[in-house]
Amino acid sequence: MKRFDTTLYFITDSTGLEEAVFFDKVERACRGGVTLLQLREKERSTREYLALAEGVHKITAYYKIPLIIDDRVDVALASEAEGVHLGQSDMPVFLARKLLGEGAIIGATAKTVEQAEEACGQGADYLGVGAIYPTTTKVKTAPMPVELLKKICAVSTVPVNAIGGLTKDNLGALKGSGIAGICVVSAIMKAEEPERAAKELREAYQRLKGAAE
Ligand code: TZP
Ligand code: MG
Repeated sequence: MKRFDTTLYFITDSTGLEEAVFFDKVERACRGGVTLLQLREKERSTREYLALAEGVHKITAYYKIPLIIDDRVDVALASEAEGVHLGQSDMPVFLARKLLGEGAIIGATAKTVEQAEEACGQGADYLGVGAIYPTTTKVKTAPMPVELLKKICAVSTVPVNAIGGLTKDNLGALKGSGIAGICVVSAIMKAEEPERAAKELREAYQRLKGAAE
């Protein structure tokens, strides 16, 4: 049985950070209550991506947090990460499943109801959906109305996480949307105190879920 919790899904960005500083931030975030962690690298060589994945995996394994690798099934396999996250231009979910096996956590980005249905049909374990708010993270994405997020949650057979510009102070718009968690990059990466940031994000999410839906 695959067990994972998408409540607070932290996506890393090592841009401009010394390796030691990056690992320290990752560790602090893990300590603060991150439930799932994605290593997301867009500029690195395969060797560099792999080295970073191995370093991050040591940290996440200690905290028993599954590690997801963005885009790259080969890096996920080689680093023995728990899973991979695939966008619309990455390997299709069904092929990644063939390569990684049933035990792997495979996530997919969905920007339309059709993409969500397709990813679910191919065996994705969760969906990432956004961008809900404008983001300062480098990404090719378009704004997504909460109404569309709700429609995707309604058709999805797997947990759906919202992403894009989310902070502890702006989750209110997601009330009643049906999400299973939030994905954040800068709310933790750019925080002075990543441990506290993670803790506060988790509390904000619990408040959102606790509020009548
Ligand atoms: N996909 C949609 S928005 C986004 C990704 C990877 C970036 C989210 O970053 P942030 O800093 O939490 O807005
Ligand atoms: Mg991708």
